Amino acid sequence: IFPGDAKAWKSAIAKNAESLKTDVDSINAQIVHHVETTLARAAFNVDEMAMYQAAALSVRDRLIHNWDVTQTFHTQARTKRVYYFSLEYLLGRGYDNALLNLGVRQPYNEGLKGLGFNMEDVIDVERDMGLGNGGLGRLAACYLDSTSTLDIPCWGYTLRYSQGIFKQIIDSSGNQVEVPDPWLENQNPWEIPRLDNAVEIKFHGEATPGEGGKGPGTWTGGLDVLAVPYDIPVPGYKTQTTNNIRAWSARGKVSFDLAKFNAGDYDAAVREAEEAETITRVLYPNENFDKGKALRLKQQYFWVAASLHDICRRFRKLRVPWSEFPDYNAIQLNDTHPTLAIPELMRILVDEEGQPWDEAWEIVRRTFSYTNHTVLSEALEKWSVPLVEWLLPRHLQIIYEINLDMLKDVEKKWPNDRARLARMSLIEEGYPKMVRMANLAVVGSHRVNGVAALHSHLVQQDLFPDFVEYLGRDHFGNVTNGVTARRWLLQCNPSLAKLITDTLGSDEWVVNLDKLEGLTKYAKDKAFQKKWAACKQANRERLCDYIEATLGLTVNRHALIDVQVKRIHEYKRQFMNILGVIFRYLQLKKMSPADRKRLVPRLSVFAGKAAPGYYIAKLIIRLCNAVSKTINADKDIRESLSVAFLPDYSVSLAEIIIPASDISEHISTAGTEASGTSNMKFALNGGLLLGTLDGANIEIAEAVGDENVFFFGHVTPDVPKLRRAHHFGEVQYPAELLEVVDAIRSGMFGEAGVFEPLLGTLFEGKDHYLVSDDFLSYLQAQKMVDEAYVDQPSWVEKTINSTARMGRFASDRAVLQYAEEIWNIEPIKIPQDA
Ligand code: C3B
Repeated sequence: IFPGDAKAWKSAIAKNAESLKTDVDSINAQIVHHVETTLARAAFNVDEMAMYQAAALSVRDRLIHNWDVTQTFHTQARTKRVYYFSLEYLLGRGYDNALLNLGVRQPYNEGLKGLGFNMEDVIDVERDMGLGNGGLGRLAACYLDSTSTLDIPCWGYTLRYSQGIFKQIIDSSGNQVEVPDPWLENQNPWEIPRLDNAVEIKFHGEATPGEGGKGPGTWTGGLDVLAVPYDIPVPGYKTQTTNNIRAWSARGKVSFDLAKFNAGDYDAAVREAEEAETITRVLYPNENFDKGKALRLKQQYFWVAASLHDICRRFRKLRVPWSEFPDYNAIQLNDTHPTLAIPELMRILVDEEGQPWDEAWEIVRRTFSYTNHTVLSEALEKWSVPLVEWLLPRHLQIIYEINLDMLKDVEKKWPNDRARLARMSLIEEGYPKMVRMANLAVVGSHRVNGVAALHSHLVQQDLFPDFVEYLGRDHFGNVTNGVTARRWLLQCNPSLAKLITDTLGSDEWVVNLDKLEGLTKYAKDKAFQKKWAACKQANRERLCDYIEATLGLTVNRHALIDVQVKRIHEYKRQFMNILGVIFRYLQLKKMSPADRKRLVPRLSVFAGKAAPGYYIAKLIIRLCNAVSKTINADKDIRESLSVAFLPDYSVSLAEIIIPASDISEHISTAGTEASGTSNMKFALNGGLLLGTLDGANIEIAEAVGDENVFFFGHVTPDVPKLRRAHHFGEVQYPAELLEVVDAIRSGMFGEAGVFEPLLGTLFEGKDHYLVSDDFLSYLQAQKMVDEAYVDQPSWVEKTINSTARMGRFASDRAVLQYAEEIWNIEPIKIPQDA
């Protein structure tokens, strides 16, 4: 295996491994090595950023070592691998997480201290890897953490956007302003460029279908672009398994055209390269919304084509028949974004590998499975047929052929049912015709799942009822989302994590979250309650410090912290929350100072980004800021109520906010939020939920007990008739809501006219998300929160019980369920001597 002298290699490898020892002295030597050589700095010249970089590079050395061992072992053992195709990975920071997962946080802490640095400050200079918008991307990050921790061989595939999610700034009028995300400005230690593994990806050109539609076709001419892989190691918790996220970056095939340069056309000399690089220049900043832009389709194809190229290259080395492809590879489609992988694998199998069409189709269906993440119609992807034809002519032919087969089959089962054919077709009739990506994902997979029980039910009942009939119930299922306890408890809430470990006598809960159940025993224990509440208070102080530092706002440090942090979207109803805040303010203004004092003080915290083109969402942000300005400036009210809109919500900001929350709001219109995952993080960290009967809220309540969740609002089956009532103008607006609307219109929160378009969404049949229908019940739920909070022992008991019963919302549970029910893959531990 070794070139040259095996003994020389082995001794060098052993020596090198020694340099990764984990005692404090060795760690410091590794850090200083990077300070001196990689960064080329002297000790006097090391600031926090340099210390972070050097320390992170030393961690990276460990990760790469484990990565090598893992990948070599999996390859030699010829294990099956899961490929998680996700256009977004919202990883956040890597340093602290890697230290914890590698089990070296303690010695690093000490080491840094000796070198004159404070761990928290060093952690704080790291920039988030923001290659995602929200829930979908963060879920992918949690799942990769779980696959490594569970020793499941897995690779994520994604794009390496030069610009991740934009940085949000709030201007002096309270508006969101977007500025570019500079995540790559100071070199990213968590990625390994693989410049020698670049792949050529083709667009445009001419295609001819194969004989009879099903024979091998051709695709020639067109434009080639290079896909360059960057690998991001994903360490498991206290295991050597280190899975990989491979992120593709686009390059021109020729970076510089010398002929054009010589001819004096300097722009043209670099144009082609620049155009190619545009493909991965920026993450589309929309969540739950499909804009149908050509560049997005280019991104999608570029990504899945490069990834499949990689997977097939690896498969060919096994030298087994293509029919065994699904025995070695499972590909999970995270939403419809990677659906082009279905026709692309067909193209590889039929056109390049000469596999018969029907056998290829069988291979494809056994390989892919599809997770749906939304039932919102504006988020369901459709691509115009002319666009697909222009960019990917051969793929359109393949899609047509798949469609023809399916429709013939449906016609056989349900003769003369034209309406059914029209509904199920992969092509939607119209001008232009559109390719329905979800339908393609459903027929090209062996399993389709939603992400919470209610959502999976709606996926079957509302989105794909025809396909349930056609493909059978077993084609569809549910895997409720989960979150990793490594980041979302151990890392973000160290004091609570320590209390839990001390109380349970072991940290096994970190990898087996059901163990938290052991805490219920202590839920009523006064001494334990006191320690539990002290953790919350410490986290509260940390958030208040942050608010003071970023907003210059001093808040009551004993106020109940009420949080809503997530993407700003009408269906998530931040609007209702801020209307409720205004209502509270109006009430407080009417009270005597003594009465005010008796009420539980509140701090309302908002954070979240709006898509740059989403006008109403941006107005919601503006309203939150306008309201906070008025309320925070009101001296009479200050002790009882304050409002903070924290700019630039991110994973690392969530890590500060979530542990501090007493109440968090998950108040989407019933039937609109597929699952939600922050609800799980809040409950895990000893916060109670205020929510609608939507998404995973329902299952969380089942787990933690109805008495520990504040529910309100209409249920999913009510929604259609309520919407109809709005349509026909048969709605009674509650006086409380009208009072709040009047207050806004009076100019109490600045220029009233500005908010008219937002207020307009409540009236004249436009209240699609039923804010007016749920508002009273929302206020009542808020009142119940106030009342419950007064009885502190009972409140703390609720929060302990809710944390204790959150075990089933571990991403470990979810990933194991995928592994068993969908991927058909077993964990495989890396042997000590590997
Ligand atoms: C989100 C959904 O909106 C959430 O309810 C869900 O918890 C997560 O996905 C994870 O399943 N989602 C998203 O962030 N982006 C989309 N394009 C679609 C759904």
